[in-house]
Parts: sequence; structure tokens; C-alpha cells
Amino acid sequence: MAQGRCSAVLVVSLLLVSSAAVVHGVDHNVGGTTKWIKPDGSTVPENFYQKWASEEKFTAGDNLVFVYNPAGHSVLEVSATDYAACSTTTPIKRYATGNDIISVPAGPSYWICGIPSHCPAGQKFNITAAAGSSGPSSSVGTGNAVSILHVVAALAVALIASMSM
Ligand SMILES: *[C@@H]1O[C@H](CO)[C@@H](O)[C@H](O)[C@H]1NC(C)=O
Ligand SMILES: [Cu+2]
Repeated sequence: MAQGRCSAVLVVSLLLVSSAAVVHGVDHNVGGTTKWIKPDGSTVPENFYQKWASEEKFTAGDNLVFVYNPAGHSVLEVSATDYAACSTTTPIKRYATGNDIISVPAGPSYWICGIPSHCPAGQKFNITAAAGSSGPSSSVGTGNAVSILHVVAALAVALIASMSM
């Protein structure tokens, strides 16, 4: 095999490996420019976050980006029951940095503010994420199969390259 062809095969396999590594989800900035606040019921209506969420398309491995003043708010992932009741006492997870970047789980998930009076005012939303692109905490779904395919293809090409050199 000519030296030039070997290098070309190696370059292609490296590209495949890096494209597999680069697969990651979309960032969803919660509330857009309104960020994560307690709706006042007028300028920001009570259903603001549910409406925001209903206009986004979520895939597992995407990120929810919550931006807020950590002195006045937090983020809780809660159960469906706690979501309906606006219960802040038994969250699945709690975030409080003021700039939380959270990988979306596949299927339904429920998000509220941890300050007790804020969820009843509408600082809450739920989403249902499609199984999909690989992310730090997503399980193996159809999207992951695509990136696994990338890696397998890259390894196969690398193997062929090494055998023919
Ligand atoms: C939000 O939760 C309600 C009640 O569990 C459900 O009917 C609705 O489909 C959910 N919305 C989304 C976008 O998942
Ligand atoms: Cu709040």
C-alpha cells in the first residue's frame, strides 16, 4: 500500500473518532431572556415557563441552562407528584449555583424553583425529552447508537489501515 493512501486512511479514521467525540446536545436557555424568575402574573404570566417549554424540542443529552440570582432562587428536579403539589421538600436533585447547566434525562422530567412561594406563582415547567444524542447522563438510546456506530466505523477503518501498512 502506498504511503499516501495509508496517511489518507489514518486521517479519515481520526476524523471519524473526533466526530464521535464532538456529538453533544443542544443548550436550552430556560425562559429565554427572562431567565429563571418568579412570574409576577402580569408582565410574566403564570404559565410563562410551561409555554416556553412547550415551544422547545428536547432530546436526552440536551442541556437545560438555568440562569438566576442564587440568593433568590434555586432549581429542583422533582417527581410528577411533587411537581403537581409544588412540594420542595423531597427533590430528586437540587441545583443552586445561579448558572446551572443540567443534562436532560430521557422521558418526562419536572422542574421547579426551590423557594416555596415561587412554584405556585408559576416558576415551574415539565418536559418530555426524546431518547437521543449522547450526553453525560443519558442512557443508551437510538442517538447513542449513531455515535457508537461512529466509533465502531472509526476503529474498523483504523484496523484496516494498520493491517495494510
Ligand atoms: C407535563 O405533565 C403533565 C401531567 O403529568 C402531562 O400531561 C404533560 O403531557 C406534560 N408535558 C410535557 C411537555 O411533558
Ligand atoms: Cu424562584
